[in-house]
Amino acid sequence: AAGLSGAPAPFDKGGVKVALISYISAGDFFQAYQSGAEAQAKALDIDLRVFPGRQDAAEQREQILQAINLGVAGIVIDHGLPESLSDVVQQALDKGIKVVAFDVNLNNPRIPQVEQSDHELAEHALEQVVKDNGKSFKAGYVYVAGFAPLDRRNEVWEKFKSENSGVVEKARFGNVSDTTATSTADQAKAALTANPDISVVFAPYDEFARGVKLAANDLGIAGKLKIYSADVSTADIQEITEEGSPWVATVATNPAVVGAVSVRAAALQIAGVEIPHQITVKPTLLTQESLRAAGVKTIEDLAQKVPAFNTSGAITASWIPDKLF
Ligand code: SR1
Repeated sequence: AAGLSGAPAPFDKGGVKVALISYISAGDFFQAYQSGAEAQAKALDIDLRVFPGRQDAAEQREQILQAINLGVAGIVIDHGLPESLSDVVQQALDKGIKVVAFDVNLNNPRIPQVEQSDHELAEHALEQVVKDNGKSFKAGYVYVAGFAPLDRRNEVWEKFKSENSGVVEKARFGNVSDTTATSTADQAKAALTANPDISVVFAPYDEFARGVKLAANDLGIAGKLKIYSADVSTADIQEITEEGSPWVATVATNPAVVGAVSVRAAALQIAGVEIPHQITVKPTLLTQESLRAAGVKTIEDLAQKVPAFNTSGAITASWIPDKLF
């Protein structure tokens, strides 16, 4: 390890061990988040140990204990079930390890929380729903309780319904697993067949939206359905902009930037710098129309057209390289 010149200890010597412990690794969002974390770690000469997430709470607990035994200086926890993590996370804190949480509410004042401003994200998506469909329609809603970002987006959906009596939720479904899109597609097929009057689906996770789109195509109803989501990837952009796609808008950050911000939050704490408790990366509304009009085909195109998409001023310092992508 060479270290970073001008950086505070221990980054001046390099090779600082940090663990990234995810609950979910499958899917575009989580892969891009990890690659952003890896890019930021490399730029800081951090020895990043990545533990694969397999939607297994017991395994995630075990991985935290393994990271403690490895002697890491910091741990980034990416999603997870709070009830199964709080005691092992406390063990890490007691050993002086700095912990950062992305999208998992560990409810501990010593653990900074990274999030994508999920309330705002859902509000932007629902504003677009109203622009396109008015305030009276039958809806499908994709939701799985227990995931902090989905729970926050759900608060906005519930408020939206309570303020718009013409919006009727006819079906609610969803699945989070290593096959989220295809399992959600099976559920969506049943829901859309049973409720042929559904014209809008709010699916605030890109794997959910992909599943609903699959179902709509299989049922031959893509022309009469509109899907609104969260998240974006190159594959999502292709699915949104293709001819006849029912996926008409998404609200998203660049997940690689969120991964980089999470590692910076760990690094600053390790360097002894105080950081805010709440760290937010703001999302952007991307409509099918605007993506097509701008000729955006990839995440890289998007970053060129929307500079804010490629970097975040959240959590940085003069000694931290943050032009990564
Ligand atoms: C199962 S939770 C999925 C969400 O986590 C991240 O916040 C992404 O935005 C994704 O929508």
